[in-house]
Amino acid sequence: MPSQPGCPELPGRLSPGTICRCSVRSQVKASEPAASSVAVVRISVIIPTYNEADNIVEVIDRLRRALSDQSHEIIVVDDDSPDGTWQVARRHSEGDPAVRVIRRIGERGLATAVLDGMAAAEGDALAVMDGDLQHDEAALPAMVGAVLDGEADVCVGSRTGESGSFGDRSRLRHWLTAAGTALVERLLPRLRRTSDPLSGFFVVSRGLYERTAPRISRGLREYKILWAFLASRKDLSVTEVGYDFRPRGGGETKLSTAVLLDDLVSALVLRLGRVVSPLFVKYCLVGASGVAVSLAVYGLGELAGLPTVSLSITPDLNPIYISALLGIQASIITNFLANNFFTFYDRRYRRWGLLGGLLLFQAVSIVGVFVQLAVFQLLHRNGFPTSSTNADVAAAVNNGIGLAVATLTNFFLNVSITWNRARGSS
Ligand SMILES: Nc1nc2c(ncn2[C@@H]2O[C@H](COP(=O)(O)OP(=O)(O)O)[C@@H](O)[C@H]2O)c(=O)[nH]1
Ligand SMILES: [Mg+2]
Repeated sequence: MPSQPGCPELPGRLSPGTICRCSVRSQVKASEPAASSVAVVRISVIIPTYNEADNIVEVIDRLRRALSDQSHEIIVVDDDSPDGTWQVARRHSEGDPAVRVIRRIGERGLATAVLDGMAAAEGDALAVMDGDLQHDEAALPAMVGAVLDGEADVCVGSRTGESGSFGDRSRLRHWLTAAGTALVERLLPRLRRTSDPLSGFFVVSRGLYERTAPRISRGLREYKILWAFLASRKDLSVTEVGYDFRPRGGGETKLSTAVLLDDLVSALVLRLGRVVSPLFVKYCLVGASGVAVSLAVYGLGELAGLPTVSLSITPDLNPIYISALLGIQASIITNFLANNFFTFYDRRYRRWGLLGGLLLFQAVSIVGVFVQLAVFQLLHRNGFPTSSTNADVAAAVNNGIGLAVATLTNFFLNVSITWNRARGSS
């Protein structure tokens, strides 16, 4: 992005189309007139928003009051909300250089919005807070203080720790949060560093941000960005401040099944030490679901007594079970749909385009079947692993290797052909 007149080049990556209102370096002490201020920004509060027009003004005003005796800036990162949140925020903050509004066009995602806000921030302490009034700004000075004093690298606003509460949330939601916390802590034990890893309210030090940011994957649209920091290092100091979680102001939550799935995948990816791309983890999860579909359809077909056929292509394939073929075909269709709406959501096919996508996916899947068979035959004919290995064990090992090679081949072909990024349909 070319830098705008009077706008310092933003550090880090911003998407094309990002529009940044940054004609004035927002280095002001809130209580002083902007023109005379040369104070260095100590605190940056990043507020990711999507359809928060009903709440954003109140959130900004409360923050300005809560931090009025400290130098701070507020960065609203809005994904071009249909309700015009970015316009409401800009209009309200006209002439207030401590507030910046980043409007991202053509991009969605809570995690990447927070990352873009952090990249544009100038403070020594980087705070993240929802734009829906659920987080208590009164807890922020203590949270920020812990980081600025060097007491901690991360300070989490906790609803479950000492003096925190879930407010009057229903018992069911409370229970679901507890179950979700237990699950993600199993997947990623480093999250136990706080009592409330599902919190979206936290502060990190600039030092930790700069060390961690280059390794944070942008491959997932939605997940708890806090986890990337909590999982980043062995020797991290984490502290927390309790607060009472409030009900949402106006508008609706964006929490959805897709967000929860991205959370789970991100916990897995962070656990695997980023050796694997988030896309590949998602792809493998879909593949595993396809195996279940395939086995279920095969079982039903066998129960229904479907026949076998013999083809004269190669005797190795005979006899062919019709129920197995149906199982494979069913899993190709369910895998296509799951990959389209989960793995490759941001490049997904829509409406009639789905048919073209399915055809490409089908072709790639057939290539995969041949790759798997070819690798299996190659290993088997050469007596791999050893000629004395039990035949069943050898077959299982060779099938496993064949499946692994075919999965990698298919993944590569699907990324570069079926869901080629250039298609970028969202
Ligand atoms: N920029 C941006 N903000 C988002 C997106 N999704 C959610 N948010 C914001 O992130 C914050 C937390 O989302 P919310 O829907 O309240 O999730 P909940 O607190 O888990 O119910 C809110 O301020 C949302 O407006 C997104 O795709 N892009
Ligand atoms: Mg919220």
